[in-house]
Amino acid sequence: MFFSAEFRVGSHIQERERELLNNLPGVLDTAETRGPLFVMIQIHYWPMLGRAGALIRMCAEAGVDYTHSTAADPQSTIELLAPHLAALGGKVTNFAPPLVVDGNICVSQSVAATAYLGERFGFTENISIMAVAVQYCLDLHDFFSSFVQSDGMSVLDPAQLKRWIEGERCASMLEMFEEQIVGPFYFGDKFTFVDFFACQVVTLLDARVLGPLETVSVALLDKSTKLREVSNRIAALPSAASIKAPVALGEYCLGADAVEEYRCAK
Ligand SMILES: N[C@@H](CCC(=O)N[C@@H](CS)C(=O)NCC(=O)O)C(=O)O
Repeated sequence: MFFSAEFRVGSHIQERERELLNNLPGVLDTAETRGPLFVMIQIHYWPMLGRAGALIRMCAEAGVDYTHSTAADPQSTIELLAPHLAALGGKVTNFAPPLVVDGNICVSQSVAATAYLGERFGFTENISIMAVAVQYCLDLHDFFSSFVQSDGMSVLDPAQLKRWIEGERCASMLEMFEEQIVGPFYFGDKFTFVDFFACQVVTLLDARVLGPLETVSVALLDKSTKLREVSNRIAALPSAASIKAPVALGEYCLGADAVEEYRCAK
């Protein structure tokens, strides 16, 4: 169910920017697009927040013009993204979406891209060691990845999912997140890019897995008070009101049959 030509936020789109937007592949080769006078971030991703949630929320909070380029149907979206991503056939140095394009700089891998925009926009207050902030994002990324198949898209089959959710490793990761978070945000009273990444992971899991599993009494994040608070606070930022993309498309969320299989799985 693809539905939109392009999500765009920012009220100061100039003529030149419009021209570049109409010619996306050309933007990659245009060094003049980078610089403080021309802050226009492109986010290449499917028509949802998904793994691009932190990137989109940070652009909104920073108040910069950005485009979330996607097309009206799956095939056209693939054609739009393909020149920029090796997984879709492009002869480039970035593999899979999400991809951030900032002038002539291209960063993929959601953690790297989140750290890039976090530094670019200054969402780094109270972070004293950058490697630790990146580690926290990678821990969250590993946690999320444990719920999905190796293509990064489909949720595990119900029996595997149940083993993971009820296993010790999942519980100990959740306990560790509570240790990592100073409160109310990861590094104290100011939010950083790590908090945006945490919000991405929690909202995505809620939409795709945990929401549907509530009907069979799975309440995985019940004891994750600090993680939940981080996510809720970031999702409730006034800047988030401008975001139009859904967290996840319905086809990527557990359906009723999968929930029933989960309930019956040993
Ligand atoms: N580790 C990567 C995973 C990227 C990923 O799996 N992207 C998915 C979308 S959520 C995709 O489109 N994959 C297509 C593919 O790998 O062929 C990241 O965090 O960015």
